[in-house]
Amino acid sequence: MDAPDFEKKFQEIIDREIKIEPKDWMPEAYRKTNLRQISQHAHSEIVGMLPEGNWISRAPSLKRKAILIAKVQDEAGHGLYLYCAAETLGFDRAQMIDDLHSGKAKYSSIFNYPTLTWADMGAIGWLVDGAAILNQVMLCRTSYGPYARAMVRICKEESFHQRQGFESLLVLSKGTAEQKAMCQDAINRWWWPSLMMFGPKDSESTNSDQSIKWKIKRKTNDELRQQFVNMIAEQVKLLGMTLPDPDLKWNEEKKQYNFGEINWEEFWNVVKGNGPCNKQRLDARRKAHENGAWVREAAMAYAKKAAAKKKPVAA
Ligand code: FAQ
Repeated sequence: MDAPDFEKKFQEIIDREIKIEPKDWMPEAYRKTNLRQISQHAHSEIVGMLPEGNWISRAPSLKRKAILIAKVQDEAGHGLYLYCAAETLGFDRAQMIDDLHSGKAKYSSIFNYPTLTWADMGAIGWLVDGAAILNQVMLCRTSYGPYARAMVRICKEESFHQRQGFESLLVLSKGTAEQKAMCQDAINRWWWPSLMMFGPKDSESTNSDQSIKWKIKRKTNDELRQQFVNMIAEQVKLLGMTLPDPDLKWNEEKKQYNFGEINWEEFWNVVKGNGPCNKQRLDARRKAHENGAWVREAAMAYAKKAAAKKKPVAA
């Protein structure tokens, strides 16, 4: 078979909903797209620990501290499963991490915003994890086997994250006037960046068409964003809070919420590295990597020693 025949056969396998596994033949562009998306996703989980990690030492009670530590630790685990999934595509993890640190690889725009008050922990859980879940539930059915399987476990943990965020905001929304104001302020600041997590609008999304054909993505950026708006516009009523969008309005004909225009200039600015915390986030990751060099060296030295011990001694 020549290349077009392979590609036709590959598409037939995808269309029959059979998962693609690491040793299967795949078009180079399929491998590259998965590698790009999975490694970016892994980087997002790892960088995503920073905004919340910032509040572990300032959590208002032991209960909230324990929950926050568990959540941040879960995000580290998600990053590690995802790096493993990306490695199955034949790319070295050290290189992926270098690409993050050099600014070559992207990570989600959302983690370049600051966490100013305790209510931001609730808003991140409810809105950021809420957006992440919608996207990730779809990815449980993605066509690349190792990515789909990693997503199943990740989604279970993310749904706990979202519920804890909502519950935390619910407590604040029933609290003092200051707590209510803090809750509303956090929602106001995180709402628009959360909508940006779904990526550019479909007409600007360079990868969507092919990714949907290959069933890497099952829904478009705009479809998922709309689903998110419909969900959150209802949930916010339970908090007795509002979303900062004067154009948010139920559309009876379409049975969905209309919402205002996203500030795309801000989105692209953040994606290009010029958001409020891009520099701070990458500096923190680079520093953590440098500080961990001795652990990697010790592990390598131990592995070498253990391997030498196992070698049969020549008679
Ligand atoms: N930020 O053609 P498309 C989480 C880039 S995990 C930065 O539409 P695609 C858990 C995109 O890469 C959150 N860059 O791209 C957590 C592309 O550039 P490239 C992360 C963005 O891939 C919670 C260009 O724009 N989730 O939150 C963004 O088809 C709390 C054109 O875009 C995932 O990564 C953005 N928001 O669709 C952790 C899910 N959007 O690479 C801690 C997996 C787009 O061609 C605390 N990823 N770009 O140079 C996906 O589903 C997809 O990659 C999309 C983008 C939907 C993000």
